[in-house]
Amino acid sequence: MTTLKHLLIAATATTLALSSLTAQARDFRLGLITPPPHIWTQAANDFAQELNEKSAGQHKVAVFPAQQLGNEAQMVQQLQTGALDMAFLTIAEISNRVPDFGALYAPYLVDDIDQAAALLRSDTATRLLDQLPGGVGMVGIGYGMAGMRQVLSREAVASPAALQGKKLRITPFEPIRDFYTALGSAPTPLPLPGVYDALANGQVDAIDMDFDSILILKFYERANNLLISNHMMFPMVGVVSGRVWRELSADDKTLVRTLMKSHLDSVIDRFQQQEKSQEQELRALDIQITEADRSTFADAIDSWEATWSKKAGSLGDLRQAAADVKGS
Ligand code: 3HB
Repeated sequence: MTTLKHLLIAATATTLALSSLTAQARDFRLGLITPPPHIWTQAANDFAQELNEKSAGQHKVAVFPAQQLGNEAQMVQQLQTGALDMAFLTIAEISNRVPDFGALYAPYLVDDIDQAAALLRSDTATRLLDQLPGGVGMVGIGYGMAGMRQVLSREAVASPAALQGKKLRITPFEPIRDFYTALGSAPTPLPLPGVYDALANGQVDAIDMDFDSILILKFYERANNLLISNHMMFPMVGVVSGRVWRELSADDKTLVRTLMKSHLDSVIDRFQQQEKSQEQELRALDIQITEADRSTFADAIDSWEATWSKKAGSLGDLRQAAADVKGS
């Protein structure tokens, strides 16, 4: 073969390699509702950076925090059409559409953050993700989470009974609405970005929230009574649009799945690590603390169970998995 032929073959091979690289290169968009300082947003940025590095610069992920692309209901629609590629979502909107996910919000399903982490890492919880492609047209890569739920209020609350008749901010989803309705309060659905102003202008008397957001979003500046109840865990799920997923090569699927999963896992780790110290940090502030446990919510829990044991067939299995976690 002549040198010229060699050169031609080499050049063609290079062009082919380059064009296959460019054909696969993607500019992904990832949406989430949390503001920049939140651990979920940090994890999304870290995932974006690592995907770019590990794909040798081919893939880019633009992260849109703080509801820039719309609330979760709007993002779910965009994921369904493929207008949005990826998202880190609370289970809230998903549980509105696939009720089995509502079981993850059973009051006192777990007692603390370590049990929440272990339950979300269980096979039972992982199997729930298999419902996402059929149920909402998304691929569920894995769970993250935020801290356990507490109640922060403008006026002192001696026990959960004192929340009766109070306007109480909730994340917009049905299981939590049913819980506070059963308790006799007036649940007011408000996405996270609107909470500070709603507390400041008196639109709500109290909020359902985790230690982390109370601290980083400074909600304690507007309400300084904290009911430490640990009444629910708060899972998050990392998803890819089913339409977008189908277009990815097998290698890209593996890369996206592996990297996103590892960053979701580290979100769980970080919330586990900081929960106790954040509680101490809040206790050290000038706020009044009351504690409540399962027994103080007993009637509301019974009523919740009556509704959700019918709605979410997964509840029994999840309770069993939670019992396994508690026993281990
Ligand atoms: C919420 O209270 O709605 C919320 C809290 C988080 C993260 C996302 C949503 O820590």
